[in-house]
Amino acid sequence: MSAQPSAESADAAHFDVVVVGAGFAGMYMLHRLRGLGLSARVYEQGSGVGGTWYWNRYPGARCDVESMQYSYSFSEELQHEWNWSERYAPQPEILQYANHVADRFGLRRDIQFDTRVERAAFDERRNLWQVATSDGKAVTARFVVLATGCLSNARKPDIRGLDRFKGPVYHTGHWPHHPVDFTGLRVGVIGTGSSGIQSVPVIAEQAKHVTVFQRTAQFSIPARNAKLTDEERSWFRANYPEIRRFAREEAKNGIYTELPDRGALDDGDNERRAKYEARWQHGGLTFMSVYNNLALDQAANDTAADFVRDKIVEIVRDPATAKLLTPGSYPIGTKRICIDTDYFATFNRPNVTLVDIKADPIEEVTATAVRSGGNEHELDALVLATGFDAMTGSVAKIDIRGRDGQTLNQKWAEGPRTYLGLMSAGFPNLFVITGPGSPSVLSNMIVSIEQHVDWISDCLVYMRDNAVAAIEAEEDAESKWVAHVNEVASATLYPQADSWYMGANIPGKPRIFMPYIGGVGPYRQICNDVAARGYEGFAMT
Ligand code: N01
Repeated sequence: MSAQPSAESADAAHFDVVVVGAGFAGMYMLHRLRGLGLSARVYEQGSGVGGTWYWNRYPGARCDVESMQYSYSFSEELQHEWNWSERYAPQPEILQYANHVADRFGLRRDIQFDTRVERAAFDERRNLWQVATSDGKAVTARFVVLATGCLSNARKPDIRGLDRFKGPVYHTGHWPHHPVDFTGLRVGVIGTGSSGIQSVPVIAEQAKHVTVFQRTAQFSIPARNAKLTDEERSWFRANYPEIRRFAREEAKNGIYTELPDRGALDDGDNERRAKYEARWQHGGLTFMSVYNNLALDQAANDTAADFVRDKIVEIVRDPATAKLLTPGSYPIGTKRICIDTDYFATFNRPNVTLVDIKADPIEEVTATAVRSGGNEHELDALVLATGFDAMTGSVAKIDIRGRDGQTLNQKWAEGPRTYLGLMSAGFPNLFVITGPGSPSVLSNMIVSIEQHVDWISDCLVYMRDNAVAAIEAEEDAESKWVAHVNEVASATLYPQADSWYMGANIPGKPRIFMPYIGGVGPYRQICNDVAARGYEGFAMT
């Protein structure tokens, strides 16, 4: 492996590693590769770094993991010099942080922006990946790392007539780079997941009227966002060693928080309610960590779900609207829980209407309206908060061919198959960062990204030191891992929900729980043990 790109032929550059994507995963991967003296080229379809934070610029977009924890830990200097302004950083600030990291570590010179990787084919004879990009060029690389993100393939719904709508149509995951002004406009928002729930209150403050089209009511917990004080930042900095260690090793989801020591039914009604109330007042994702069995036991889950349902009824003044906003068809937390600022209270505004498209599905979009249940909802602008083809969608867009010309899409036709979420048998020297079969979206993404990047980096060093040309997941190890991922998921309530975790939001997508729910600590230990045993379950040649 070389330190500099070398010309394999006159027209094809060669790199040790091609990385796809310059979000948080791709940026850190590049930084580590540089540190190892490897040559790398990152391809990024956007015009800048930041991945999800580059694309999702919708009003109200912010992270639902607290900013002091949703940040890289790999550089002591970085984590001490950057000042987060709020408990939950808004999208522009996270993007600024990504740009700061790119500048600080001089990453841009190895990133080619505005370029998609279209094809990657493994040349078995030479143990090389041939990579073709949207600029019509081709390069070769020993390794390809997919840092394509779990929620990066925005999904436009198949609604009849959508293309006929005369006004602007925005997808939250592809928001324009210029400010969008909704002043005086009648705006329709389709979708009430995290993106819809964050954007509706902000759009409602500006627009003349907002019509929210809801298919499934969502559980949402108040964020209680606030400015961070110097004292709070100092506390985090002083305690970072323990906070980061805990997030990596002990927390199930990569977030430093108090761990529950009992189940919901171990407390009496009053005590339980007081605990939920305290977490509701505290705000944020830790609501689901009040008890240790909320994801496992229906009766325990019901207590948390009922608490939130009661809150919705308390907040929303119109009983019919409150009833519609009250989720009932799935256990709380089994669709990704939302974190909001004034979402439910927004329905008390005179300029906000809720339309139940479960009862009255959208029939079509006309030039000026959305029609459902025979009613025409006249609109000037439309916001699609309809989510993503999650976890596999961005990988599937690339034509990836492994051994014997098999495509990854063929191999994953019945659902993604990976060993540890890191590699797929038949695709040597191809790594996925936070791939399906790893904790990924069930965790603080940056914790999981850093773990994968470090594991891959160590693996590359091992290969260099041991003169190994290719690494590949073994079929048997992969099958066992896939079975384990499914087994752990089926012991929980998660498979009950029609969620994007299950691929249920994409018509025709196999219904499989894609992330690994065993927790980031145990998962890290498994990955470390595999490496310590000479990369057990991987064939090295
Ligand atoms: O997407 P979603 P999202 N007709 O898939 C509805 C992360 N994230 O962009 O539930 C009508 O959750 C769909 O209805 P249903 C976070 O992990 C994080 O909001 O399928 N409606 C649903 O209401 C999150 O979970 C942050 O019945 C249609 C909505 O659209 C993930 O990204 C912020 C429809 C889609 O919800 C995805 O969130 C934002 C159709 N054809 C996102 N198709 C933070 O960090 C879909 N829907 C805070």
